[in-house]
Amino acid sequence: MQGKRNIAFDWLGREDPEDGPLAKRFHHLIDPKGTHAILGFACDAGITRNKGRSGAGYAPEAIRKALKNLAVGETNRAIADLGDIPVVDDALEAGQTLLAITLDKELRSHKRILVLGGGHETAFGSFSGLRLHYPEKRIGIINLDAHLDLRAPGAAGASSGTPFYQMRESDPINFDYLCLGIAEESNTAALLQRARDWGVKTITDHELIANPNIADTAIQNLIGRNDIIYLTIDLDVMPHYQMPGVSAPAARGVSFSTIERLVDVCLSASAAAGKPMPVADIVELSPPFDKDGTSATTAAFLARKILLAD
Ligand SMILES: [Mn+2]
Repeated sequence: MQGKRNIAFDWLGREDPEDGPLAKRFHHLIDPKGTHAILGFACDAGITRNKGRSGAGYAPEAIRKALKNLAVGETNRAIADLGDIPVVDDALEAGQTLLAITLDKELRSHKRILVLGGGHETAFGSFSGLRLHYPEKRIGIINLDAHLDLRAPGAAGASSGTPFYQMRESDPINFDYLCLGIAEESNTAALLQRARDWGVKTITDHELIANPNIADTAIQNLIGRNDIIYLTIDLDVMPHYQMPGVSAPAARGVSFSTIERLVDVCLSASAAAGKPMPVADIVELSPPFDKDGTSATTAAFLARKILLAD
C-alpha cells in the first residue's frame, strides 16, 4: 500500500578476501550513517499515463543490483539506502507527495540523496522535496534528456511528460531550466515554443554530438546564478544501442561517454562554485526492455559517480 517504505534489498555482494582490504566494492559502503544516500521511487504510473511502455517500477532494484559489485577505488564514503517508495497502480500524486516529504525529512541528515526512478514523473517529487527543504533558495534545474517534458497535464493529469511544466507552475518567477540533449523528432513545435517563451536554455543532441564541450558554459552559468543545483538524468537521452532498457529508446541519442562527461562537469562545477547538489535523480530505466543488464549497468555507473563525488 501507499506509504510503506520497502527496505528489503539484500546488499550482500562479492567478496575477494584473498586480495586484502582494498578489494572494495559498492556494497561495502552501505551504512545507515552515510552522508550520501539512495532512495528508490518504484513508479510506473507516470509512463502508463504518458502511454509509454511500463516497467520503470522495477528500476530501483535493478540499479541497486548493478551497483552492488562495482569497484569503488579507495573511498571511505558511507552510503545509506533509504529504501523504496512504492507507488501502487495510478497513485501518482500521492507517491510524488510522499517522495517530497521523505526527501525533506532525509535532507536533515544527508548531504546528497540520489533518487532512482520511476519514470520522469519522479522529477516533480524530487524538485518538490528540494523546494520544501529549501523554501528560499534559487534552484537551478539541469535535465539530460531527449525530451523537454514540458507538456501541460491533460485529461489523465500529471505524467512522465509533464514534470517541468509542473515545476514552473509551482514557481513561475524562479523557474531556471537547462535541458541538454533534446531531439528535434521528439519535441513538438508547441513545446519548443513554450521553452522559448519560458526562457528555457536548450542544447540539442546534434550539437552535443558535434561538440561534447558545447554545454559547459551554459552549465557553469546556470550554477553561477543559482544557490543549489538539481540534476535529473533521463536515460533515454542515450542511443538505443547503449540504452535499450527505456520506454522510448533513442534512434540517435547522445553517447554515454558524453553524458558521463556532462555529469562530471555538473558535479565539478557545482563543487567548485560552492553550490551544493542535494538531490539528483536517474529516471526511466525499464528493466523488462533491458539487454544483458547493460542499461542497468550504465545507470549504475552514473549513480556511482554521483554518490562518490563530493
Ligand atoms: Mn524525460
